[in-house]
This record gives sequence, C-alpha cells and structure tokens, in this order.
Amino acid sequence: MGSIEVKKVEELDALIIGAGFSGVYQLKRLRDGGYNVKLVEAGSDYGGIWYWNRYPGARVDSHAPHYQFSAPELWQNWHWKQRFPDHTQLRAYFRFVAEKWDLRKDTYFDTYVSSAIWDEAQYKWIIETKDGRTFRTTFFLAHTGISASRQYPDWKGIDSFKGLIVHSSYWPHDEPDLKGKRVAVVGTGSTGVQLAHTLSTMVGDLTVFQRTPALPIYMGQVDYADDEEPVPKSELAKFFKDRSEGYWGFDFGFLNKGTFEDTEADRLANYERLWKKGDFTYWLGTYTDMMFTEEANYEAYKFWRAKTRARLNDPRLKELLAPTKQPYPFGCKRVPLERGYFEMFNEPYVHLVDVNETPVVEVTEKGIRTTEKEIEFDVIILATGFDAVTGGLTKVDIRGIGGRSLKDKFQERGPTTYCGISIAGFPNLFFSYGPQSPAAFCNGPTCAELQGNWIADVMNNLRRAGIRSIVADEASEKDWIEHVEKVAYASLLPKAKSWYMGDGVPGKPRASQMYLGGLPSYQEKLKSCASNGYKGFHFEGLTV
Ligand code: NA7
Repeated sequence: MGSIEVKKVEELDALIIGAGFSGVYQLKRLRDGGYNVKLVEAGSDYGGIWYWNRYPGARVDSHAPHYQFSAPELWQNWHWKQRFPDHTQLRAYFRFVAEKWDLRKDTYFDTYVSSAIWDEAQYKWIIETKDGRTFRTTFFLAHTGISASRQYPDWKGIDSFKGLIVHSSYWPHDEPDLKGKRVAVVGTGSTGVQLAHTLSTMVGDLTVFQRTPALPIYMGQVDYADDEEPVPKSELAKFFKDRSEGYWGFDFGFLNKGTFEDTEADRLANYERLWKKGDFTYWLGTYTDMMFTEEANYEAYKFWRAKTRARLNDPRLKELLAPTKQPYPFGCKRVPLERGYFEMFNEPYVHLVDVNETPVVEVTEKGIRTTEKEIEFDVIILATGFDAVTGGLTKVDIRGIGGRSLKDKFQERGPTTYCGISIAGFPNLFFSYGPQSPAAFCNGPTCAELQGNWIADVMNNLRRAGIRSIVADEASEKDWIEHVEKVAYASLLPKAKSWYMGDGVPGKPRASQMYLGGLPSYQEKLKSCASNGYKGFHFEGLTV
C-alpha cells in the first residue's frame, strides 16, 4: 500500500521573497521586532539583481556612498573600493551584511515561490515553492524588485544557434572565455552599454544590435585607496539623512531654476559643471523643467549630442548613435553611465547593426541573419531587458480575496496599487521597490529602508491592536493610480517608449510603472496614511 505524503507546513508571521536590498532590510527589521520571519530567494546567495547580473562590466550607476544601508554598524565597518562598485564588490557587501546581521539562519536559497493563495477563513497566506515547501504566514512580503523576469526577443530560430546564447542576467558562473571570439550584444539599455564596452576590450569582434540609441552620461569612476572614502565617515550620518530626504533618494535633487532662466552661456557652463560630476547629476540634478517641457529637454539633448558626436569619427555612426533629430526626450528612458562606449565604435572590430534599418530575420545555427546578410557569431548575448517592475510579482501565481489573480488584475489596466506598496483585494501583502512607488526613480537602498520601515510599522500597529488583516480599498487604489498617471503625464515620460511606461513587453498595458513625484511627497503620503489610522485601508479579523 502506498503511503500518503503529508506535507510539513512552516508557520510564520511573515514570508519575504527576494534577497536584494529590500528583502534583506525587511528581514532584519522584522526579526528585530520579534517576528517569526523567513526569507526565500531563487538564487543561491544574497544580492538580488547583483546575484544575477554578473556579466562583464556589471556595476551600479549610483555613486558611493549612496548605494548601501544607513545602519552605522555597517557603514562604520565597510570600505568601498570604487565610486561605482562592480558586481563583485556588491556581492561582497551583501555577504558582509548577511554576516553582520546574521541573516543566513533565516534564509532559504535556491527556493522559488510558485504560488501564494490568501486563505480568507484563516487570515493567512498559503505559500508554496517549486521544491515542495509550504508556508502558512500572516504577512506575505513580495520584495521581488523591478528586474526579476527576463525578456527575450521573439526571433525565429532562436533555439537553433549552436554557439553560446545567453541573457545578460543569466551570465554563467563559470566565466566563458571570450578572448578572440565573435560576439553579438543585442540591446543598448544600461546593461548593453556596460557589457558592450567591457567586451570590446576582450573579444575578437563585437557587433552591437541597436533598436533605440542609448543617451548615456560619462561615468566619473574613482578607485579609492584603503584610507580614502567618498565621504568622510564622520559625515556619513548626516549624508544618509540628506539622502532620505532627497527627491530621488540621493543627497541631491533638481536645481531651483528652469532651463531658460539662465542665459545660453550660463546654461552651457552649468551643463558642463553637471556633466563633470560624472554621475546621475546631469539627469536628476539639472534644471527643474528638463523632464517636463520639450524645449528644456532639447537643450539638455543638444549638449549631450555635441559631447557624443565629438567622440565618434564616422558620420554614419554619429547619426545612428547621436542623431540630429532627438530620438526621445532625454532622461525618459533609463540613462546609462559609460566610460568609452562611443570610442569603441571607432575601432574596426566593433560594428553597429541598426535593427530598424536591417531587421533581424532569424537566428541560424551560425549566427544572426538580418535583411542584409547572415553574421556569424560564437556568442550571442541578449541584453534585452526585463518584464520590468511588475514581472517579479506576476510570474508568481498570487491569489487574493475570492481567488482573484494578481496577474489578471495587472493585465486589465497595468499595475494597480495603493501607494505603490499594497494592492486592493490582496490583504496583508506588501512589497517594496515595486510598481507605482518611486522605485526606479529612487536610489535602491533608500527606498528599501523607507518602505521596509513603513511595512514593519503597519505590522507592529496591527499586532498591538490585535487585528489580523489589513487591505487597501478599491477607491483609494483608484485615487492613487490616477495621481501616479497625472504626475507621469505632466512630464515627458509618456513620450518615450520605455519600460517606465510598460513598453517593450508584448500585450502589457501601457501605464506609468513608477511614481515620478519624488521621495518627499511619497513619504508624506505614506506618513499621512499611517497617522490617519491607515486611511485608505480597512481591517478585518480581531485576534482578541
Ligand atoms: P532595458 O533598459 O530594458 O534595455 C533593453 C534593451 O534591449 C533596449 O535597448 C531595447 O531596445 C533592447 N531590445 C529589447 N528587445 C529587442 C529586440 N528584439 N531587438 C533589439 N533590441 C531589443 O534593460 P537593461 O538590462 O539594459 O536595464 C535594466 C535595468 O536594470 C536598468 O534600467 C537599471 O534599472 C538596472 P528599446 O530601447 O526597447 O528599443
């Protein structure tokens, strides 16, 4: 007689998905608050996107010391080796944090959550993983980030290629030997730009497939000696406070004036000054109207175009990479940082294929055939991005009240959230660095701390009040969505095709994925919601 398998259910106060900045911070906060909490992660170690994105050249575009937690026990004992740390330093940082905060004992790696079902009778989430674990938990914290679901081109024959074909964020842990190889990089987002330039110094022959030109800023990289710090340790506490109050979660924000308040000479001098900073300042620390009026935006583009064209020799490349006609508003697609991306195209072994001029027809056994010719490759790298922002949530089968599917809900009109942190119809489900929050317009760790603290406070308040569940109201959610859209449509964001608006994924509804209104007003919204008895939510189930 066969025995019946009895599944062991692990009872929790909270289950967190994702071992990036948000998940790690949440685990620490909740454990300190006395909760029985576990973190599950599909990868084999901490790091979130830095666990996955280990392609040559992968590095963070937020300059040190912004991209780290603000806890003194961490920054007092950590030294950044570079102003823009690479993926190996970032993983080392996560290992350091995990040790300091003793996180490993509460983390399950190589564990992929397949479903999360709200059990209305018990006020619990029943969460199952692919490897057969089951959790019953009061809170479900889906800190899956904005780049958790890869996007592939739908090219014919893509499986027939006999060489190595890989998505940039599934880079092999055993580093492939690319010396002398013929390599294709598809995509020119921040990944494609970093990857292509780094590979250009390693491979035999490089071909970049471009659909839309990137408009990157020159990166002012600095190597720090052991006794050198980006900001003196004695000033870091203040630095982190300033960071938490900045519009973008950085210690800087827009200037207090519009583009045309300066004379042309002063404007150019100002652009030059911002450019020299070698970080996001030329994008996020510029004139207030840059992302809001076409005339102001064009001035920023003109300056960028002149700088870029001066770095290119070939007139055809100048036109493809830095077109005379502005391709889209500057800053309304994620602005990459680079250090030699354009110069590499002056080399005879680096080629650019414009897929608008010569579209890809198919992938063959030997390479890629465009309408012009077949190009042979040893390696094809797909830097083609993600089902950004929502993909991490929608690829898990999440079902709320009445069995309603989150994926179906998002499919109807794009992301629907209340305050970019919860979803009507999905009680006790919160997420950080996700849709309709500042997320991609906010320095990651700043957002992780701000939202993680707010979520922990909700849980503390419910525990104190003896309430079992909290859920956002449909009407409040509708108001928040309208506000997010209103802010987006007051800007130039919708005029660019980008993942900020949900573009690039076939069938995905076009809607603003992010809240562009800045961290101060976002914080104010969260704060006033909490201080007004969690206005916009309702509660169910008393424990006492
Ligand atoms: P992105 O920013 O989504 O970039 C993907 C790139 O791939 C982008 O240039 C796309 O062109 C291009 N793409 C996508 N599909 C194709 C096809 N079929 N053919 C040619 N080119 C294609 O992803 P990244 O990985 O660079 O960056 C993700 C985020 O990670 C980044 O913004 C940071 O927040 C961290 P398009 O522009 O859509 O025309």
